[in-house]
Amino acid sequence: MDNAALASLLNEIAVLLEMKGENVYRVRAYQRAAETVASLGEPASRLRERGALVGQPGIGSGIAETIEQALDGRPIPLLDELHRSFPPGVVTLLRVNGVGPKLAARVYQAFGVQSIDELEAVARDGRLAGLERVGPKSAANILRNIEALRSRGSRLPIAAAIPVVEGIMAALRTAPNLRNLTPAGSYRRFQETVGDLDLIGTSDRPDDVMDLLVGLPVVREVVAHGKTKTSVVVDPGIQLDLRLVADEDFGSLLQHFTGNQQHNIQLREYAVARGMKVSEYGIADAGSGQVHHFAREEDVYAHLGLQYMPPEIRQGLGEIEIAARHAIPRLIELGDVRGDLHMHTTESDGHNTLEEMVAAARAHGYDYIAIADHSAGRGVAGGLSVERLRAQMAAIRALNARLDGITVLAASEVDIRADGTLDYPDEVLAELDLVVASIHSAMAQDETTMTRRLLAAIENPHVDIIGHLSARLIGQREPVQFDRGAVFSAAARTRTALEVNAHPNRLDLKDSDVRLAREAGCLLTIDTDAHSIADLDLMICGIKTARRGWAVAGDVLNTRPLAELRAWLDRPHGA
Ligand code: DGT
Ligand code: CA
Ligand code: CA
Ligand code: ZN
Repeated sequence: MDNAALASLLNEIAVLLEMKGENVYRVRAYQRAAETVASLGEPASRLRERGALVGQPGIGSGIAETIEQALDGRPIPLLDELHRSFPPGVVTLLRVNGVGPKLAARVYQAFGVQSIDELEAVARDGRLAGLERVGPKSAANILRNIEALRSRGSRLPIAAAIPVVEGIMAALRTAPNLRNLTPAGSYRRFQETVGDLDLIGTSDRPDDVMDLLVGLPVVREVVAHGKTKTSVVVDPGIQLDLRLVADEDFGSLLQHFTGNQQHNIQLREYAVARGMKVSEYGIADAGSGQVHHFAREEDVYAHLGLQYMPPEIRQGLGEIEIAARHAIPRLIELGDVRGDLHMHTTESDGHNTLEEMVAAARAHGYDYIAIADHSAGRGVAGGLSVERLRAQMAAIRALNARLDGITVLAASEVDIRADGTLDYPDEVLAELDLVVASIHSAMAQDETTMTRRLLAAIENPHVDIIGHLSARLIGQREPVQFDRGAVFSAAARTRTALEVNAHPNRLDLKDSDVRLAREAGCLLTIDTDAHSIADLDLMICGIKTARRGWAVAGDVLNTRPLAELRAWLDRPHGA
């Protein structure tokens, strides 16, 4: 049993203990042990051989014994006993957003529900809504979240794909004879979900590279093992295709396997009309049959007389015609960003202090950041009371006086309540340098109610940015429903910026909304919503999403120098 499987077993025990109503310290102990095991630098079995299991953070003699039983494949009495109270199927209910261990336990005890299908049935027939402390609103939410889980189907959210691809690329790069290793397909285009993963590269010893791939620990199954193409299924259950060619053909291969399919079809039609035939092997002259080979992708497009198109915009949505006119704009790049306007600290639900977040932002070369912790209504996220907010503002201003080269804006991520009012009174909002307003509750409202709610926030003259507008979580929670025309035109008129939340679970605004918002004349921000210093690295995900919506640096507030940002913050809001 590997560390990942062991960690998920310990997590399952923690969940089952919580279902049973065991005390929180015991639950927390198993959760901590799971975190420890997941982050061990070596297999737990090796640690055990050295007698070093006990003493690892969170691992006492009791948990060590459970781990040893699991490593030996012996029965685990604690787990068996827990399964007598809650059969294994009950834990699967937790895959539905909004269902925690307590609720899963109650629906099992009340109705015998042991699967997501059965949960859906009691949500539909009204029994779930009738359960004490649930009610029709939560039941409707849970139903929406079940639907979201279903519609995710077999596609993997990009957030889950990133560590998989990065891990495999790092492992493959140890092959001495591999060059040009690059992701292609939907991953390279940065689509929000991926059907499978495509990697390409060049090598004169492809066998060695393919052998290395099929031997990696993440590989569950080998589908095809060839010299030019190998397909494997990797954890967490997604297919990965690796293709290898000679250096001289790399450009054509990369172009072909980046897609998307619509883009490729349109490109071929464009070429055929000009007497050329494009394939993954090169471009042939229809007349002479002579084939041109391309080591660089740029040269594939140049040979066709087309401007280079960044992978993010290869969607078959008119980009080829614009490239033919050489009118593709310079899209926003990571280096254009001068600051991050949505960051959390330990004051609410962040994992790092104000000082740590500032130091990390400085290391990223930012000129400014905005600290936007949650407002009071977000009780579970440690939202700040007015008193605590004022204390934080004072702390930020004191810190600024000591800081050189970076400016910290005192901000808040204020909740947009169900009725469209904000979680702090206007006179408090007026004290802040910047206000981000976001939806975190009552997401099942109908389109009319939700539109009115968003418009109320947008019309508030203190609101500068609407955070993660649709509130979706990719593959977990459906977006809220709202009238895009009304919301985008109000944001443009009131000069309220719309966030492209860079967190790969959110990517919100999504690509198509970036495009609509820009066309409506809206200003954007691209922010990480960082809850830790590591999260600052997620900015690139927001950049790629904005690029998919054709955003240029001028569309994005946080590319502006500090003085211009300040001037914008003092702007008059439209009538
Ligand atoms: P996915 O995997 O569903 O997230 O989406 P992609 O775009 O990664 O699709 P995939 O993996 O089937 O193929 C990668 C690229 O290869 C695709 O974007 C375009 C190219 N390609 C694959 N099959 C065809 C095809 O039948 N015709 C054309 N023109 N291109 C294809
Ligand atoms: Ca693919
Ligand atoms: Ca593929
Ligand atoms: Zn938020």
